Amino acid sequence: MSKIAADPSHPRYQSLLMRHRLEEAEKKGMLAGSALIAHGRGEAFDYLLGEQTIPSALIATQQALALLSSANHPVISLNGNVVALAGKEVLHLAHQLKCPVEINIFYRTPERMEALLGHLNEIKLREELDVEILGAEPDARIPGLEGPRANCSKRGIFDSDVILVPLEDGDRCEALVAMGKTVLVIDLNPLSRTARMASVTIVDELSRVITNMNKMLLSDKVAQPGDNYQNAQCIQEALTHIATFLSSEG
Ligand code: PTJ
Repeated sequence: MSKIAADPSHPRYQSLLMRHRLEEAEKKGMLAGSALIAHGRGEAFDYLLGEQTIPSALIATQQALALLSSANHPVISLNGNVVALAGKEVLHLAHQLKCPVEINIFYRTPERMEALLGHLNEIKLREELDVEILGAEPDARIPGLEGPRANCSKRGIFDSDVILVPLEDGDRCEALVAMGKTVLVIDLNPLSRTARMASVTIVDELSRVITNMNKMLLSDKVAQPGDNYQNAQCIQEALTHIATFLSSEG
């Protein structure tokens, strides 16, 4: 890591750290060709949010965690960016929730699957975590999707009732909702189709969300899912936050 990125007191430390993690993942062959473009779009929205967890995102995070904690078959779906940016933190979350993770990538190749599985298994061993890592041998398909991106595990995504899918694409989010699942997404873009399709949309940066969830679990701050939770209102509050930021800059 460069000197600047290694210094936690640097004002851009978190952002540089995330970029560094992506660079390392790229070298290991874990990422899709468009991974850095997707990250750049996320960074632009994060800038507009003030690179912070806004109050409505925290409410959505609490609701998502409550739903995961009370689910019968929860699962966390992982793609290349998620494993690169927060692989360790996500495995700790799955360990605490006692749920499996499943690698389910949009641009699926055997080489990428091997690199991602290898990376996660290394973390799991090092951190001594008890987490089932699915995805190597898909034996089911998500109905309504074409090609390899529909492949999934019966015991994981296919049979899940509540699924956390950070950085999801709109089509797959829609297909998972159509399967009757409660779909929880993390997406910095409140205007994306994914954000609008999901049951719970956390408009926040992935690594901040997972860290918040782990802290809530460690401090026993997990409530029951709220009956009055309004996803559209959380999305609207993110848009209002961005609009206020832009008008104050103009
Ligand atoms: O590993 P694969 O093959 O599954 O591919 C993963 C990517 C992310 C490349 C693929 O799913 C893709 O192209 O995604 P999109 O359609 O560009 O959507 C990514 C969304 O995630 C965008 O709306 C970004 O704003 C958002 N995003 C990017 N980085 C972050 C983020 N949201 C939260 N935290 C981030 N760090």
